[in-house]
Amino acid sequence: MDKNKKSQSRIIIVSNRLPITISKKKDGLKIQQSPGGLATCLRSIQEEQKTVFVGWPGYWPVDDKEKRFIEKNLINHYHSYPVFISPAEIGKYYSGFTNRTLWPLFHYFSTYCAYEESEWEAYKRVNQKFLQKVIKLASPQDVLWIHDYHLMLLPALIRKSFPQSTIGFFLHIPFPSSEIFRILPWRKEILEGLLGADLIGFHTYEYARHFLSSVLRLLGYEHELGAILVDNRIVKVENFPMGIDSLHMEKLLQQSSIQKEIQKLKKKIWVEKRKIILSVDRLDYTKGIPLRLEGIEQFLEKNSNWHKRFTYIMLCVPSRTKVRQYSLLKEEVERLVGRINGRFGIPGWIPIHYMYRSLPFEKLLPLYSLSDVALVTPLRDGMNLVAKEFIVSKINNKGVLVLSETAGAASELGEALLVNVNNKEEFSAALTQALEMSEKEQTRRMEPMRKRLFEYDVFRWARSFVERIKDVKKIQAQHEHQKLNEEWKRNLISDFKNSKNRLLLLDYDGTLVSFAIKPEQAKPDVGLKRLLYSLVRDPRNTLVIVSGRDRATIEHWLGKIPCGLVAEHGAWIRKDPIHDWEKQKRLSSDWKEQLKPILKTYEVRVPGSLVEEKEYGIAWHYRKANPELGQLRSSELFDYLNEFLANTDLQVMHGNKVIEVRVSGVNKGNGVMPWLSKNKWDFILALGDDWTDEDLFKILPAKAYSIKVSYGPSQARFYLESPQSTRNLLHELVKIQK
Ligand code: GDG
Repeated sequence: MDKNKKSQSRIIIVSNRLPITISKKKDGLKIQQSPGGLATCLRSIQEEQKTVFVGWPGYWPVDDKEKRFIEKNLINHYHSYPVFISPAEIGKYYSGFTNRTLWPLFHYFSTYCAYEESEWEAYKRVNQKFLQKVIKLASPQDVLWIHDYHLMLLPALIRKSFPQSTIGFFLHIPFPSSEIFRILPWRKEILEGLLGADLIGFHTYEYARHFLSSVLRLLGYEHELGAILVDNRIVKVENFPMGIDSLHMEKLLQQSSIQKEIQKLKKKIWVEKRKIILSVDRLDYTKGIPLRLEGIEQFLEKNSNWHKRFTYIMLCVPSRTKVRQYSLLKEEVERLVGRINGRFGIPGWIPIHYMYRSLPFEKLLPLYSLSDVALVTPLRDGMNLVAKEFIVSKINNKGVLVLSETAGAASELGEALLVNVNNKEEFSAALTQALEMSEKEQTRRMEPMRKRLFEYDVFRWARSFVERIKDVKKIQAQHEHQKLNEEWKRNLISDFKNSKNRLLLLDYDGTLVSFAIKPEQAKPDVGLKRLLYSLVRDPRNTLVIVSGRDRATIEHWLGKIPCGLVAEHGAWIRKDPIHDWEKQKRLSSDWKEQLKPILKTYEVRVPGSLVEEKEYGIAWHYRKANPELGQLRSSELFDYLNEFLANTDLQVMHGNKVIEVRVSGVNKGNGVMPWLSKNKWDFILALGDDWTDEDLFKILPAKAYSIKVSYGPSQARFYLESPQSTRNLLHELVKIQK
C-alpha cells in the first residue's frame, strides 16, 4: 500500500471468486459476468460507490501473454483485479481446506472434515497471495471489504503490513458454536486472522454470539456490546442480514420477455391445475436434499388425496463436483428421486421433476413466480437467498414458504412455515398445511415478509456495513485520543518535574501487577518494591497504595514502605508505617454471615471460582473459572445481589473478574480523602484498572492525571494498556527525580 498514493476513496471488495467467468472458445477467451448469490450482491454495491474487485478469476492462463490479456481486460471492463491461483493450489486450498475442512465444520458436519496440514499450508499461501495483490492496489483511504471463509487470515495479514488500514470482514456462512469451532486444529490462527478487521459481520445475531464466545474461550478476550479490545484496537462484531435486490427482481418480473416465458410455462405445467412445489439449491449436503425427499415420500404415503394434484420441480445446481461427498450426494439424490417416482408415479403424472443443471436467471424467475410452495429446507445455511427471492417474486402476495429453522433467513422470515427438517412428520404436516392454506392466510403471511425484503434489501445491507466500518474507525480514533500518548506523557512528565507537592494514588492488582490465577500469587516482585521505594525517597512525593485487598495482605506485602495504605476499598487506612490501621467508619459485619451461603453456592456452581472473606466485605472471584461461564454467572449474581440488597446500606460491585459486597460509602474515593483534603497538591496522579477505582477518579480535581489501566468506559482522563505500561511510566518519573 503506497502511503503517498492519493486518490478518491474506493471500496475494494476482496472475495475468493471474482464475479466473472472466463471460458476458452475457438476464437479466443470469453469473459462474462457470472450469476450467483455473492456475485449478485457485490455487483449491486458497485452502483453505490466507486468499487473494485479482487479475487480469483476461476481460470489459469496458459502463458504470460494470456495472463496480461486477462488482467488488462478485467481491470478495464470489470474493475476486477485477478489473483491467479494454480490448479495445484486450487486443489489444496479450494477443494481442500475451504471445502473439505471449513465448509463442513462451519455447517456442523464435523465428521466430513479433513484436517490436512498441507491443505492448511496452501490456505495460508493463497491468503498471502491475496495480500500481495491488495498491497499493490490499495491506498490508505480505501475501505477493504473482505468476504467469506476463504480469506479469514487476510484481515490480520493486511493489518500487520498496514496497521492503519480500514478493514471489514463479512462471513456468508454460519459461524458455529464454540464447541464445534474448537475442533479445528488451527482455530486460534483463524480467530486471530479475523480480528485483524475493524468490523466483523455475520448474517445473524446467533453467529455473532458464537464468534464472540469462541474469541473469549480460545483467546481470552471479553467483549462489551460486541466490542473487543485487541492489541489496543477496538474491533466491532455485529450482525447484518443480507438482503437481495428486490426492486430489480420485481422489475424483471414485469418485463414482457419474462411474462411471455411465464405464460409459456403456465400452459405446459398448469394443464392439470396441479399445484407447483419448487426447490432451488446447489447440490450440497448442507441443503438437506435427501431428508427433504424422504419427507416428500412420507407426505405421499400419508396423503393419497394429493397424488396427481401437485408437481415438485427440484432444481439442483451442480457444485464442487471434485469433492467426494458431493458426488456421493448426487448418487443418493438420484436414487431417492428414482425410488419415489417409481413408487408413486402413474401414467400422466410423476411427483418429482428433477433437474441437475443451472438455469439462466430469466428461466428461474418464471419458476419462482409460478410455484405455489417453495421448499427451502437446509440442514444449515448462512442465510439462503432462494427463500428471499421466492418471496419477492410473489407480486400478488400468494404463495407459501416452507423454511428450515436452521437457515439464517429464518430469523427474519418468521411468517414462513418454519420446520425442523429432521422431523419428517413435521415436514409432511407443514407441506400439507402449505398446499391447503387459504389465500387469505397466504397473504397475511406473505405481505409483511415482502415489505421487509423491500425495506432491507441488498443495497441497504451493503451501505449499512460500509457505514458501520467508518463508524468503527471514528470510535477507534476517539479511543486513540484518550490514550496516554507520547505527547500527553511529555506533558505529564513536565508537570511532575515542575511540581513540589505530589500525590501518587496507585491501585495494586491489575495496575502495578498483572492478575494471577490465585489472589495470593500476585505478591510484589523485587522490581516493584524497588520502584516504590525510589518514588517515596523523593520528599516531594506522597505515595498511597489504594487496594481492594484485606489489610493483613497489604501490610504483609508493602507494610515496610514509607507510604500510605488503603485496604478493602477504603474500609481501612494506614497513614504511614508509624501509625496503626484506622477504620474509616463504624462498620458492622453481621450481614456477611447471611450472604456467605449465596456466594458459596456460586463457588460450587462455577468450578475454579472462590469466595474471599474480608473484614468488612465479601467477594466472589472467578478469574480461574471457565471465562464464559464466569461471565454468565457473574452477571446473574450481580443482578441477584442488587435486588436482594436493595434498601440496605450494602453495595455490590462488579470489579475485574470479581463481585464484591461491602458497606456503601466505603469506597476508594472516601478512602483517599484524608490525603486529598490535607494538602495543596500541585500534581496528582491516580492509576487504577477497574470499577472500584472509578470512585477515586470521579472525586479528583480536573487537572489531576487520572489513568485507567485497561480499556473501557471510565471517568479517568486517559488510559494505559497494562501494568507493564504503568511501571514504565513510573520508571520515567523516577528518572527525573535523579
Ligand atoms: C452462500 C451461503 C448465503 C441458484 N441456482 C441458480 C441460481 N441460483 C442463485 C439463486 C441465489 C443464489 O444462487 C444462491 O444463494 P444461496 O443464499 O441460496 O446459497 P449459496 O450459494 O450457498 O451462498 C448462503 C449466501 O452465501 C449469501 O450470503 O445466503 O447461506 O451458503 O441468488 O438465485 N441462479 C441462476 N441459475 C441457477 O440455476 N441464474
